[in-house]
Amino acid sequence: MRYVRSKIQGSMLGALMGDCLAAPFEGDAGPLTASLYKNYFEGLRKEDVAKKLPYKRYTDDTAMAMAVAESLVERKGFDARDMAIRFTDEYFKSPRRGYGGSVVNVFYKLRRTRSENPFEPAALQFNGSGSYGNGAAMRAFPVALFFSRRDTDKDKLMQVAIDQGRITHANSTGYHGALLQCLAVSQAFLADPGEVVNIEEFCKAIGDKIRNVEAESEESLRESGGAAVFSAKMKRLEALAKQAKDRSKIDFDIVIRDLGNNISALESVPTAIFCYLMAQDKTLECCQGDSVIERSIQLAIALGGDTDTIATMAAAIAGAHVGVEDIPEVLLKHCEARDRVRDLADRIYAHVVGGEDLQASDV
Ligand code: F2R
Ligand code: MG
Ligand code: MG
Repeated sequence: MRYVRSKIQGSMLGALMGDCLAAPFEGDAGPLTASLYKNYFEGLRKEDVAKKLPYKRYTDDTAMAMAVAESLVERKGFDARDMAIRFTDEYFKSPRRGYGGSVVNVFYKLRRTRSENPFEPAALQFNGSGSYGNGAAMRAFPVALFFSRRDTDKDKLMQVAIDQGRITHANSTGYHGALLQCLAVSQAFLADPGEVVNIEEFCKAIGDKIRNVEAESEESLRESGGAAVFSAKMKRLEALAKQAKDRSKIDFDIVIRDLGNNISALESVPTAIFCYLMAQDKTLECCQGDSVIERSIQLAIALGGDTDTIATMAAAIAGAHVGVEDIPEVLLKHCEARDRVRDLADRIYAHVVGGEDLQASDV
């Protein structure tokens, strides 16, 4: 497959950029006025980074995504206990990263029990119903990159997307959100970087897969009263994206109303997919610049609410499509931990190509 290294780096560094650059807007009521975030991006382009240390800090989204990536490459696959230990280590090393209100209880229990039963603390959250927050989805993209090459990877990708989610999010909405995010990254990975993906085809490909999973999941049917909640959102997403494309205009109020912009997985993962799909349309006046990754981040900011998380998920998908060449270096320079993330991307790439020479394989 071509562009593998570029796509892995684009997704990892795009996600980092989404988190760092959109975090200052997290919690702002959307929609935001376009001039506000356009001025912000213009300012970032002008600032002399060397004089502006510390950088734009990454938040829990990146902290946990790095733990997922490191665990996968170190263990050469999914190891729930190892990943749980890395989540807790990352948290206790640097707790002030804006973590979710309840997930911290899981980290304390995991630390106390040395993660002997890595899924147990999450299963006890919210009186046994588990968290439906988007924390499992925001960090999930390295799974899609790690299992991106071999045919035999497809089933593993789906299972690991869910299982890494269940370490902190036992509600089916939480871990199915992680699966949907991985399916979107995986689908974008298949696209030619020079081409615009077709909205209908993209939505159908991932919509069909999530529909099958929801229909077969007893837990999901019980928790949602029989409704296939993500499948329904995918249909609405597709309709809104087609409408926006036809009119060359996004109605942000309707997107917030119908797709959502908050910390629940159901009200943020489809929104991130929408931002990615819309960012490809360079005629939209609500964002600026030629970078699809940057535009997807601008759209996530424009919606307000959970901006860092929607931006990190949208940019992870966009990066898997268009690759690292799309990332404006002048913006990436602002982001904390970019060298660590770039190194992790290359370690995932080394796994994906199975030890082949990095340069020779990067065609
Ligand atoms: N926490 C934040 N942002 C808030 C403030 C950050 C501030 N800017 C700062 O700097 O401090 N952002 C991060 O949290 C989201 C991911 O959260 P996660 O990991 O899913 O956490 P949690 O605690 O599991 O769920 C979040 C909240 O959702 C509600 N909730 C979840 N399941 C529920 C259930 N079954 N019943 C009732 N409520 C449920 C609770 O209020 C949880 O606290 C990302 O945005 C990340 O950036
Ligand atoms: Mg965050
Ligand atoms: Mg957030």
